This record gives sequence, C-alpha cells and structure tokens, in this order.
Amino acid sequence: MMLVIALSASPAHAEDGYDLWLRYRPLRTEQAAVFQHHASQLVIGSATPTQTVTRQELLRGLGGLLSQTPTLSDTVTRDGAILVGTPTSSPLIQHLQLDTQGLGNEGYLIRSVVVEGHPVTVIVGNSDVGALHGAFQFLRLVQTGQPIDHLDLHDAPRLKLRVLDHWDYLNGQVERGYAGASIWDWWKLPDWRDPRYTDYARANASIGINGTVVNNVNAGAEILTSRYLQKVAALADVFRPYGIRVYISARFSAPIEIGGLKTADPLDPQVQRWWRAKADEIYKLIPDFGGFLVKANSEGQPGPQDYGRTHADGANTLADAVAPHGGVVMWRTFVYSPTNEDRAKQAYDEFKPLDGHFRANVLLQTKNGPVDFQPREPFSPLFGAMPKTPMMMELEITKEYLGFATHLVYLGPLFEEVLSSDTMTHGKGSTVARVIDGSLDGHTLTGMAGVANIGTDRNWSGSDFNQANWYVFGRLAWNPTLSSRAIAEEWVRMTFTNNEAFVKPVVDMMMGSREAAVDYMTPLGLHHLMGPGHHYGPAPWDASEARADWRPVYYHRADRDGIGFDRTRTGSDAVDQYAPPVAAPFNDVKQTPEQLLLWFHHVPWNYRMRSGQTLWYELVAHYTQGVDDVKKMRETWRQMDGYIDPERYQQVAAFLAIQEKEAQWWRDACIAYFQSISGLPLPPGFAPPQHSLQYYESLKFDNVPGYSAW
Ligand code: BDP
Repeated sequence: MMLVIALSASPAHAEDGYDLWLRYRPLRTEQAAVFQHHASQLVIGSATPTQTVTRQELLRGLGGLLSQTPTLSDTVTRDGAILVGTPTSSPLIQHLQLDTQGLGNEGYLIRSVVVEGHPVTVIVGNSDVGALHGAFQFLRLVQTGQPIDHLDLHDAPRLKLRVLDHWDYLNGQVERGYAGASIWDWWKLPDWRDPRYTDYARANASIGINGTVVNNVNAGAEILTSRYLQKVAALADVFRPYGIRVYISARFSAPIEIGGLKTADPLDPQVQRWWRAKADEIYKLIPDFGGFLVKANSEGQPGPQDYGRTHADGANTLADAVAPHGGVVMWRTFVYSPTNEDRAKQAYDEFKPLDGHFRANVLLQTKNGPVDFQPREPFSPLFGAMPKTPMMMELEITKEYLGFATHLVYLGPLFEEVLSSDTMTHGKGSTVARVIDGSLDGHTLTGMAGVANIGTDRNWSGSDFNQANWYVFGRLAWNPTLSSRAIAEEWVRMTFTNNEAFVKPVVDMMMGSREAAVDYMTPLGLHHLMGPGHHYGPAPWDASEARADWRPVYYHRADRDGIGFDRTRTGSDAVDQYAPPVAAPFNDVKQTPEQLLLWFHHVPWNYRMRSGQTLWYELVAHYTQGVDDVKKMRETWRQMDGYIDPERYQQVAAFLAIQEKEAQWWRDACIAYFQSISGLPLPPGFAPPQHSLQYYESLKFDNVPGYSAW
C-alpha cells in the first residue's frame, strides 16, 4: 500500500533533463486558470510543414503548461483564442492590417486584439518561420508566468546567421565534447532519422538559432562525398520546417583528396571548377544549404597559404562556388604561428591587410578573444579593425577551458562582457555588439557562431546547468544587447520552476559562477594555464608541448622578478592592434583594468595593486576567493533541496562537489607553483596548498573526454 502511494505521488517519468527549457510541466493551478482564459482556442493553419510544427508545439506547450489543450478551429469563435499565421496565410490576419514592416523574415509580433468581437492574441510573422518564433516567445511568456492579457510585442533578430558549430567527427566522437558522443548517427543516416533530431531543431528554433554546421572544423574531405551529402540532406529535411539550415565544414584540400586533382590551389581553374561543381551537387540535394565553414592554415589544416595564396584567395574561391545559390562562406581567423613573438597578434597581422579583399558572401569568423576561449580575455582586436568585411563572432559554448561538464559556469556574463566591450573605432559606443550586428559599418550579412556543447547524454549538454549556455548563446545571437541576467532568469524559470525562493538565489549563483572560475583558474589576466592538450586541470609549470605557444609557461612568463605577458609597446606591442583610445589604457599598467593586468603587463610580485596590497597577495587572494565562491555555490544549492525533482537536484549537488574539489586543486597547484617561482612566503591568513608542488606536477591523465579519444 505504502509503495503504491509513493509511486503515484512521483512524476510520470524521472527527470533527466531531456526536455531542456521546453519543459511544459503544469503551472500552479491559480496561474494556469488565468492563462486558460487566453488560450481557449487555437486558430492556425497546417498547409505547410512549418505551420504544422508550430501548431504541434503550441498544442504540446499549452496543453502541458495549462493542463488543458486549446481546441483547434479554422476561425475565431471564442474569447481568448490564439490566432497564428502570416498576412498571406490567414485572411483574418490580413484583415487586421498589422504593421509587419521591420519584422523581416524571421521576426514576429504578438498582440492582444479583437477579432470577430472576441478578445484574441495574434501571433504574426511575415513568414511561417517568423510566426514559429513568435509561438515560442508566447510559450516562453506563459511558462515564465508573464502577463499575457495586454500584449504588444514585436521582435526580430539583430543578426542574420545564428549558428551552432558542431565539432563532431563522422566516427561519432566530438572534439572538446563533454556530453557523450555526436548526436548525428551518420552510420544510420539517411534512412534512420532519429527523433532526437526533431527535438534538437525544436530547441534551437525556440531560441532563434537558424543554422547548424554539422561537422568539425578539423574536417575530413569525406563529408563532401555524395554518400555523406545524402546524410546531410536528410538532416536538412528534418530541420527545414524549423527555419534551420545546414552548413558543412569544408576541408580545403578536398579537391585533391576526393576530387583526384593534383592541387588545391584556389587560383587554379580546375580547382575552382571542382568547387563549383561540388556546390551545384550539394544544392541539388539541399536547396537551402547554408554554405561552408573553413579552418585553413591553422593548427596543421591545409589552406591557401600552402600555395602561396592568401586567405582571401581561398575564401573567395569557395564563395564564388556557393554565391549563385545564395550560400555563404564563414572563414575562420583562428590562426597563429610559432614564429610570431606573440600568438595573440597573429590573426590581426594576417587578416587586417586583407580588409576589402573578400567577396560579399564571406564572413570572417573570429573568436571572442585574441588567444583561445579562455575564462577571460580582452576582445579580439579584429573587431573594429576590418570595417569593409562582415565580422562574425565565434563563442565556445562547450566548456573546454572552463571545467568541462561538471563545473557550474554560466557563460552569459562572459559573452555579455565581450559584446559590450567598446572598440572605440568610431568613438564611444562602438561596441563589439555593434561591429557584429553590422550597424557600425553598414553590413547586412552578420552572424554569431557557438561551438556546441551537445552530445548523446540524455540531458544533451553534460549537465543541467550547461543547457543554460546553449540557451544564452541563442538568445544573444538573436539580440546581442540582451542582459545575461535576464536570460538566466528566463532559463531558470523554464528549466526548473517559477518559485521565487528558487529563482533568485539560483540566478545569483549563476551570475557569479564565471568570475569564480576565473578566480580559481586564471585570475588577474592570466591565461592558458591548463593541462597540455586535454586542457584538464592546472599545469602552469608545463613546457612539454612541442610548440612554445602551446605551453602554459609561454603565457604567464613568471620569473623571479614578476609575472605576466608584456604586450605593451615595450613588449610585443599587441596593444597597438586596438584603436588608440583602447590601446592607451592597455599600454599603461596603472590604467589597465586589474582583471586584465597580467594579460598586458609583466609586473613585479610586489607591485602595489589598487587595494594597497601586493600583486602576490592579490593573486593568492583571488585563487582563494574562487574556492570560497564555489563553497558558497554549494551552500546555496543545499538550500534548494526540495524545490525541484530529486534527480536533477542530486546531480547538480554531486557536480558541485566535483567543482569544489577541482577548484581547490587549481588554487593549490597554482599557488604552489607560483610560490616556487616568486620565492615569497604565503601571505598571512591563507591556507597553504594541501600537497607539494611535486605532487601536482606528477598528476597525469589519460582518456580525458573530448581529446584523448583519437
Ligand atoms: C582550440 C581547441 C581545438 C580546436 C581549436 C579551433 O583546443 O580542439 O580545434 O581551438 O578552434 O581551442 O580550431
């Protein structure tokens, strides 16, 4: 008897995070009752695949949230109907004469109006996909408990391409993936279309993502063979109703490897013909194919420089091939060479002179910072430096350098920090967001890419909180001026609960989590101290990598006298890649924000910080603060017990325990190492490292996820 009661009180199935933020669980009865008045009837067509999926989503969402499914109807007959469509698909909507200018192809408006004498909510786009985005926004309002009775919303994406980059290999492995294997079952495609592909498309469409690059930038040529193109086409078919296009990472030397040519020289007419024919073949199978992403002459990948050509020559050849079909080329600027005195300078040195040399359908895809997705970097100086070229930003959603799957690090503040940075290229207010949304230099081809954190784990992203990083990427790609806190709150409400006692502390915890990670890993502008290759854990002492610019010691440059990378005019002069009003403070140790101090300056251990304490003191204090912050996060989470399901609660709790252990390891290993260099005693009041430096140095790791598998 007891058992029966216990079973019937538990939810239908255990929570495993699969639903992501599209978790349409019943709202509180009083709240549901209010909303039900505004969701009595659903008037929506089903003449196109997009209309059909929009209808399904609204039925599923409203049915789940309100415990009552609206009745479907061809016309409005009741108060509280929801009318969805476009001015061309629905005569009722056309009749309303709404101003849909400014919504573009993907935007929407949601308005409370009167139709046939009934109060109604209309959700309208200029296209079916616009209406789909509006439907997701409407569901978000209901799900987060916003009032829906006097609505007058309109919204459209500020960026054109909002793309996930999957670093997935065709054998199922995911480079820098911490959430299991690739969700693309290449082997069974195109015949078997896993239902998960549809859920993936729903999740992306709900946050406005409209593109997916299905394979790793470290690409093989095989994906461009007809056998694989059939598979990609099957994915494109699944995604199309959701307004999502597919893209392929193209290997630059593919004309040799699968084309039988002797060269991949981009100026060779045969090579150009090969790419054009390949593009024609792709567009026959996938008429709305998005285009190519290319990593060239970077970390050993082939590229135009192998033939004495420039990045522009390479990009333009591919761009010409896809241009007749409306495709684009996203050409990455992630390049660095061991001969440059400073890795941070290479991309600017190589690309800046090429401004104005690219075809109109080329975007340069540039990582947020000049080195490599570190916990904190200044913005890349390429933003603002190439006004004649569409600059697209690349962010890393997967936490390669931020604790893999287990550390709770909400990346919203990191993304917001770079987007709101001021390049000063056109005076004050020339933010990075305005570079990438095209408004600063008048570009309409704009975009943002995020390296996906998605895998076969039931919860998609390796942890429940990692889902928030996928979510915030999509929301910021839609509108890079949104606040990361507001997005976090939305996500918490949708993913967990609207209970204020949960929402506020959890959002606060998320908002502080990135700074905590910076503090326990790489405070005060330090960077790239992670273990060699796999990037797991601290290894500031490491000099084992073949290339100098892969070694942590290259980045921190700690010696008896001080620590930090001198990038001032007396050092590598990376500062002068920024506009003069940005370069000047970065060049001046007194004006550089302390959070970037050691990025730009080599300073003595006893340098006086703004606090009046020495640098050595502050370094130890920051490392310690990071660990203390994680302890506080654990305490916050302990108080959340009982507000959500035990399954997700317990996994988060367990992961936070891992995070605390690893934060402590980071702190202790870094302090032990830097102390061995500075020779200074630990400032009073701080606990000594738990182990000796030799112990930390002796730790070696095999089978690290996302790396050692291949
Ligand atoms: C680095 C990653 C490496 C990627 C590279 C890239 O460690 O796995 O291939 O970036 O972005 O951060 O190309």
